[in-house]
Amino acid sequence: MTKIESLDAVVVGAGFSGLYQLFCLREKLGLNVKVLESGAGVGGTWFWNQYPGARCDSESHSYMYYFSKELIDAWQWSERFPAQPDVLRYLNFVADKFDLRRNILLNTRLKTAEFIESKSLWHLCTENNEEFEATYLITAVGCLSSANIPRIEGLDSFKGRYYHTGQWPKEGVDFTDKRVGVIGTGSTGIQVIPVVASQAKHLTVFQRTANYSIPARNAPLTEDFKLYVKKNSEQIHHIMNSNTNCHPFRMQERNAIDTPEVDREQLYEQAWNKGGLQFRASFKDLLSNEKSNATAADFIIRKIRSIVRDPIKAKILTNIDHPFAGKRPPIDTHYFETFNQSHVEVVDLRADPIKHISENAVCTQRNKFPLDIIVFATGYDAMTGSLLKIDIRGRSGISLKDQWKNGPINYLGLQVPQFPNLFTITGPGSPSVLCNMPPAIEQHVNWITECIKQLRQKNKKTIEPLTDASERWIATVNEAASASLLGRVKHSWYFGANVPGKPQVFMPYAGGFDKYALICEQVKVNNYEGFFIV
Ligand code: NA7
Repeated sequence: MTKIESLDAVVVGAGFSGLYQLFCLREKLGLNVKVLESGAGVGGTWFWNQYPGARCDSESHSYMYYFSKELIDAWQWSERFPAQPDVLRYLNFVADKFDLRRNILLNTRLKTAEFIESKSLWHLCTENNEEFEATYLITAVGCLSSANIPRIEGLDSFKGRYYHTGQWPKEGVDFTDKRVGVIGTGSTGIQVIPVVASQAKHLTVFQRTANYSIPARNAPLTEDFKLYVKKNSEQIHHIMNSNTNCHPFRMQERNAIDTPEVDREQLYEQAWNKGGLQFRASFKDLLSNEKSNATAADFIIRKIRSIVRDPIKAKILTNIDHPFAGKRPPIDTHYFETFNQSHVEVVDLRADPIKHISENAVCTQRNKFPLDIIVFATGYDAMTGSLLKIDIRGRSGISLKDQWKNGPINYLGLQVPQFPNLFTITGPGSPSVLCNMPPAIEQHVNWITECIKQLRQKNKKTIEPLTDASERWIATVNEAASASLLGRVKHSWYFGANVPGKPQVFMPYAGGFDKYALICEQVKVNNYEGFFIV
């Protein structure tokens, strides 16, 4: 008979969320915890996404934990936007500094989780057939970790190599003298394309939806800036926690629509030259007013036209069908400039869709593109994909898959009705992907830790949300989406539109992180209003 290990809590995933949750449960509450991690190392998304050009879109001084001043002082970023190896190094540094590895099981994928009502415990089984029983099950599986490789007819017959950016081989890929195709022009495609172009013999970019992108203007950090961060960490932390998206800069108070055209143009120009996601914060009405948004869209489209010399390529790249930042806005390093290289072509899949893949080519309806390597930069089954890969069963054996068949019903993005003591860090229904993730993660982990602390102090066995509170919360999530232009771009992964068969509902909470954090705090102060505790 297999031995079942008894634990207070199991955390699934050892990325940003899982590492901090482990630290809190072990060091603050003294719980017996294990983290189950499917990868061979810690780091979560930064462990898997080792594709060339992978880089964080958040500014480095905001892409870190703020819970420990000692940690802030001990770590030093080198660039404005950290490259993937640096973020991975940081997370390994954190794991070592707080001696976290002794509670982490690597190469361990959770297969099933079943709530045993008679014991009020979660029974867990891994793919290696290890079994655990735990009072609390906390998922830290990441919002963008379940790779989406489109089911294109004939892919299996392809004799070359193909890779998804989110499952990149650790030994790397040599593009020298190769004909490479990149499918996808989201944030990842926009990062990988310039790097592949610099190595490959020929690069074909398959674009389904043309995209805006702002130059990142990445650069080494100056000594002055490094000092500024160390000295002002409290203030930076406060700014991140008190704005809509946890970035270390504030949204400007002005509206684009009320700003005279000449001034507006100048402000966009400054923001373009400064680079990064700050461009979006130039005016506060860009995501609420279509006309305002159109001024930003028009500015960026003119910039793209001024960069891309070939008028046919420029036309394809600027044929954008959604408002600026209506889909996740990428930032780049020489993305549009890459199309000025003669060995780089762009295929407009809207005009000429992919029909199938043959032994040696991607075949569109009208053309055939011979390739040695295909890179799928086709994104993720976002927010729910990684959770639903685990067979999670709550009260009366109900599966999470069934519970969420029409969309991810939950309360505050933190808990699901009928699934007691299951907590979902940055789950659907929370601001998560609309934020700079680490501060959003810290807020969730702090809330969960405090909740568990109170349950234990009061000798309570379980917490789960009431169905009506969860339904009201989903209505709030939908209202927030409708109040923003984000809710009108139906073909985004925020709606699950990139995965065939997925329920089409807007998943993240778009009402702003600051507002969301206040709601969570209020729920706690009101004795966990909307939750059922026994
Ligand atoms: P995204 O943002 O989902 O982008 C995926 C891209 O792949 C996007 O251009 C898609 O076009 C394209 N795509 C997806 N499926 C297909 C098929 N079947 N055929 C052609 N093109 C396809 O993922 P990323 O990895 O770029 O970014 C994810 C997040 O990671 C990002 O927001 C950051 O937070 C980090 P579409 O737009 O759907 O028409």
